[in-house]
Amino acid sequence: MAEGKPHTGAIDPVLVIIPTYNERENLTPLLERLHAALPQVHALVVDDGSPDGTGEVADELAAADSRVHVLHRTQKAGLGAAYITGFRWGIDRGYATLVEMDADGSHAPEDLPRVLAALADADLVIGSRYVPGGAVVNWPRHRQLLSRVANLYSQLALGVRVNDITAGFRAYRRPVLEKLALDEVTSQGYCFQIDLTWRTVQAGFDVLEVPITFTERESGESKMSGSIVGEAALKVAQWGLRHRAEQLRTLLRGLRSSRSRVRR
Ligand SMILES: Nc1nc2c(ncn2[C@@H]2O[C@H](COP(=O)(O)OP(=O)(O)OP(=O)(O)O)[C@@H](O)[C@H]2O)c(=O)[nH]1
Ligand SMILES: [Mg+2]
Repeated sequence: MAEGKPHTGAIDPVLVIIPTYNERENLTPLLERLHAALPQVHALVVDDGSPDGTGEVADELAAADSRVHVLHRTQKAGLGAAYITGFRWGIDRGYATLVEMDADGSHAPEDLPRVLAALADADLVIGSRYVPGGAVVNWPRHRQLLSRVANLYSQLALGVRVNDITAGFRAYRRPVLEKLALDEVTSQGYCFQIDLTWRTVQAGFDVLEVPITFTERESGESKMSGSIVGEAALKVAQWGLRHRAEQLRTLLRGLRSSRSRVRR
């Protein structure tokens, strides 16, 4: 959006997209908390054929509550692909706001009303651990360090002033996702969050961070891996280099056109 332009357009209806892989124990309490905090929102569970039966739990929840929807994919194909499938589903059905939220309880549904309210002043609102008022609870020191380093690295490489660019608790106004070339997004792990933030900023949309409290999962297993970290490190370096090269080209063009003419 152009600077200073109001962010018009309805925020409702809201779709909260929840990707799941082996989150059987976490899903039911999470949806209960979500609908206690925000009774009107719809939830879309995108399950990748979880061997622990999360997909069946989601089907039961959907059968009992018209606000709950489920998409089943046949195999574990990554967080990014699950979200893109969810975004397309939500865009096709006319949701005005599309929210990303983990199933493991790390993102508190009780924080969501504040995240959504901030959409009055932005196109993308990030629930941020690293702005004043934000917090991280029970995360092991090595995970905190990894997250901090990933954010610092991304900020430096891309020159983007977003404090929690890897955060996975966020709300997009639909026009943002309609404008971004989702077909071209191949990032899978938390690199997906950096990728989409970068595309959102590059497209000229306004990003706002609001503080949230992130709590380490109590049950189930993390899907974080070395390859996820490697993917992010490599891709962010590539985007950063490309961006700096473009900046340099623009600077050189400007210098050439501002050069005075010389008559011999
Ligand atoms: N559908 C789908 N969901 C996934 C996949 N990988 C992770 N998820 C879900 O994405 C959310 C975040 O995954 P986590 O394992 O919590 O990963 P993380 O939050 O980056 O790592 P931790 O902080 O260690 O928990 C959870 O709801 C997972 O169940 C996947 O390949 N497919
Ligand atoms: Mg998690």
